[in-house]
Amino acid sequence: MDNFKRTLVTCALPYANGPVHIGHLAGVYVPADIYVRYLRMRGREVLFICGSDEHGVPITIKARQLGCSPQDIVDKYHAVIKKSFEDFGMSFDIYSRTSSKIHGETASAFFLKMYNDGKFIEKESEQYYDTEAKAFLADRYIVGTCPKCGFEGAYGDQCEKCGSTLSPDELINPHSAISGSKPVKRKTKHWYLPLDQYEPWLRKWILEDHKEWKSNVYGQCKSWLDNHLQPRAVTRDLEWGVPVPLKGAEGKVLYVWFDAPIGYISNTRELLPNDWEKWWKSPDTRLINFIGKDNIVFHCIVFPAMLKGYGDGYILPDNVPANEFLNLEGNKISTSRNWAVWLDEYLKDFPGKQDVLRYVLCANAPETQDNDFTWKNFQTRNNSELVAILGNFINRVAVLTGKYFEGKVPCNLKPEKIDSDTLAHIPQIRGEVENSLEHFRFRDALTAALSMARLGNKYLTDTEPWKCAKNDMDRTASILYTALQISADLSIVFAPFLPFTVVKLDKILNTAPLGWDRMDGTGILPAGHQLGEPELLFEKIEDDAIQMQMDKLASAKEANEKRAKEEIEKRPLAAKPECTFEEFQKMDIRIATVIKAEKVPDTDKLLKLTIDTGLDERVIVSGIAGSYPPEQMTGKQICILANLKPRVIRGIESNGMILMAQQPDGTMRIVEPDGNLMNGSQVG
Ligand code: B3M
Ligand code: ZN
Repeated sequence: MDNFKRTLVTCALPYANGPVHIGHLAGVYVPADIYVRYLRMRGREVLFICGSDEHGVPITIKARQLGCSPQDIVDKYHAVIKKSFEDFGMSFDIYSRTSSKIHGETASAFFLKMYNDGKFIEKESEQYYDTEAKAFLADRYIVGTCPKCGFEGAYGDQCEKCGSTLSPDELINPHSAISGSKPVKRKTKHWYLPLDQYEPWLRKWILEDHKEWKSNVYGQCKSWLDNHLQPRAVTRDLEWGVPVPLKGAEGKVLYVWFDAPIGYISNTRELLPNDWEKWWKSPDTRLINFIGKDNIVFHCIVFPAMLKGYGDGYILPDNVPANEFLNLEGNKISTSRNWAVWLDEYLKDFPGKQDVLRYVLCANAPETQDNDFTWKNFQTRNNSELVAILGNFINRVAVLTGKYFEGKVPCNLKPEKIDSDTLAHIPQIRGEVENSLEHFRFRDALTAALSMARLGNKYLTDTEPWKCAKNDMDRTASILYTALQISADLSIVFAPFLPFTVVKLDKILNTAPLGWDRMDGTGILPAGHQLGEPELLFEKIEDDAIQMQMDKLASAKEANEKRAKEEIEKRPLAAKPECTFEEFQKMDIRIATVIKAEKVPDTDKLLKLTIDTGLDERVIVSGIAGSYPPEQMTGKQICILANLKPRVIRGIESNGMILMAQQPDGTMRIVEPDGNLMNGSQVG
């Protein structure tokens, strides 16, 4: 354990613009909750802080889309997210929100002190402005093509496809996410945190003093620092957010990534109005921020620079154990494409199985690289590990004790070496779990915990109490006495991981929650102790339940493909390669009039048109019958490419081509001249 007196653990504040999904749990919340539960069991003084991040452009965009206020959006999703976290046992000491009054005061005061201490650069610059929506376009209000990967849906602050952090000026073909219009540049004043001034200090604090940080975190910080830091705007031209507390700053708010981390402080103040400072301003406090990899720069560089700049004794994160991303069935989890397993929906499909998901997400956690969640693996881990190893061991011990000893812990009448040798493994496994948890290696910790259940199963296989019972009840008593001690150890070691299961296990063993230090390989349940009723800790998950989930994803995929197809159709065909003026001059485009129109026999799409080109009378065959019946074409003026090489179509020689425009729904529309022009006039 570390030498700090207390540990302050925070979790990234989820944006309150949608429900939370398995990626959130795996990346941030399950590891954090395991860690906090473990520290509490070790008797450490811990505070576990989280809350909804309720500002930022994504929320205002969603509000515009739904025609409601941002407050309506955050009120709805703050409640949804808070409930999901409760349902999955996230044992926060407080789960508050950044639209709270106390947060507004805290963030505002934080900004004002830094402003008064001259820690910001005040700068007027040109920003994109939507003249139709009459709004400056910050962050996600401006979209365009990512300069790094070419993704056409990149935002002004980040490209979701390649993860690059961007600025609006870097976007190719920027346009407003509000009106779709091409934005103009307008002057506006903002305040900047001069991160470049903190670079030398950050290099030492991170690269020298925190070499113990996870490689994915340390590596990302190093690359940010090696690319040198730039001043970063901490205010925005937006209506929704914490207003900038300065005269003349009407219509400006704190940048969401300036105010959100201060949410950790305001939540602590809300919880401990008179005692919060010992958690944030004492060197005896260890601050740990659990986040996802896309938040590393804000938690390892921006927020520490803010705390350093603010001064007043604020502590800095001692560790930031960021996880990578969890994918789903081989694809990136995506809210917009509904490619996710939503927590509220999971509980409807798998009621009471929160711990199965906690277990699988911990076992597959993307701790140092992205990892994949598959429903098959979910079923396998439940059936082959939770049911077959942990659940099976507990059930056999409880049932056998009920069968042979009326559900009471038997006396250890005839101990043998195998008993003590087996129990001697308990402290060693406990040490492995402790070491892994204290180094934020949750997968390893879980594997070690499960090895204790494997130990119990091996012990039963080696001692076969069901056979012993035929002729040696004293030996049977000792075997079950030993197995029950292992069962009690399991109720301790799994407590941080599977809180709901351990409540059931404590009921089976008829014990109150046991302290971590009881897991020392000595006896825990005394002879004569009355057990509770045996019950199955887990149940098998059948194929049909998994198939239902796969069907759900298949329909989400189908809907995505349909939407993507519609999107592509809506978008104009890609530009053709450049041509010279001389090449263009080869084309002889003329005005002509349709004299006669008739359907080509045995075809649905072809019309045979006799046209007057001003130069001659000729026939053109065109595939427009689907959009234009013959009677609609007679007398119509059209544009034609007159010098196209003749082609025979369905036995008819076609001399030229009508100029058409293909529409998103696939129909062809004629490009009609503006008014009655002279046949033969050249178009150029
Ligand atoms: N709201 C979560 C995210 O980027 C962001 C975290 C804030 S923690 C201060 O998805
Ligand atoms: Zn990109």
